[in-house]
Amino acid sequence: MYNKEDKILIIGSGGQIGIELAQELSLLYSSENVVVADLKPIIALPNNPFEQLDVLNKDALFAIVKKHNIKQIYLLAALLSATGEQNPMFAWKLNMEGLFNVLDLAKEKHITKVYWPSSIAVFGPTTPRINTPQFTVMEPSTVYGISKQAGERWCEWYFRKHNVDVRSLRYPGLIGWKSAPGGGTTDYAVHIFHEAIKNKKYECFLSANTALPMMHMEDAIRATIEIMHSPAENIKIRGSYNLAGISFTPDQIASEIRKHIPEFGISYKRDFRQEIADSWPQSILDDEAKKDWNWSMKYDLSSLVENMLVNLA
Ligand code: NAD
Ligand code: AKB
Repeated sequence: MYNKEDKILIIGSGGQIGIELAQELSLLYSSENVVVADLKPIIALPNNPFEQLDVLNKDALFAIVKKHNIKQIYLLAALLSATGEQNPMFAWKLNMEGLFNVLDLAKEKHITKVYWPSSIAVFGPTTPRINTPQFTVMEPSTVYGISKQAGERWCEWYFRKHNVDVRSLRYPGLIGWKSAPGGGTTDYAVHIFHEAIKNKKYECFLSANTALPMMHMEDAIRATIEIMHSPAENIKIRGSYNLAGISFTPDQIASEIRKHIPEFGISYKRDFRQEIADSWPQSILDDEAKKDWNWSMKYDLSSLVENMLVNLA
């Protein structure tokens, strides 16, 4: 269901998702066909062609697309929830203008397919917080969430008005061992593993009982590749699909880590990210993803914790 010769551009390849996505796409398309772009060179991806790019520079982006004859773009460059709240106007600019620059290239038929991730941050304090369905009240309270919700609407609009083949997932918090997270509210669920191994203790910036949806990075990358390789007619939602992941609290993940590191201790000192977490769902339903493109998740909490500890040790 794909053309192995397609040239792909990943913008924001040096980030938490970008490194792992580039590695997996390189297995499918070959490293030479997966061009990686970011503000700075990416040490972790030595075999992929690299382009230094600020996605806000539309001319530079267009030049890279022409130079490499790019067919598909995965747009990952963004400010996330925590850094977005600290720099709201820039978060809005980067998250929206970057998306327009890419969607316009697809509208003008320079590229054929776009992937752009959304987030559970599209939901807000008035959303039902348990088993949040695909279609529900959405009043995000962070700049990041507002930009993701607006981005979803624009993706759907470009599909409807200009037949742009854009696909998107609402990722939960992503947990992987290959790279560090970049300024989100769910970052604690990655830091906790590094600290558990190194210092046997962790001070968490969310409270013990803050439940959030999370997902192993391997599942998230597989979901991304699966939705991008599904037949276009199966993609019924051109805003963004819910992905459920696994829901757990800091207390629950700490208990699971203690099964492997019995002396591990966790303490709590909440900061501004608590308010963000409290505005997000505790658990999500992803029936549409299951129905439309056959999505199924692999990692539960216990296998996720074991996998992280084995790979980070
Ligand atoms: P990240 O912060 O780790 O990586 C983003 C990358 O984009 C960085 O390497 C950064 O240098 C690059 N970048 C920033 N500004 C740029 C610009 N102007 N031009 C080019 N590159 C630029 O983020 P991530 O966790 O990999 O997230 C990628 C995408 O996935 C974002 O859209 C994010 O909102 C979304 N997402 C991530 C998560 C998660 O848990 N990681 C969850 C939901 C959604
Ligand atoms: C964040 O916490 O900002 C991200 C996200 C869930 O979008 N990890």
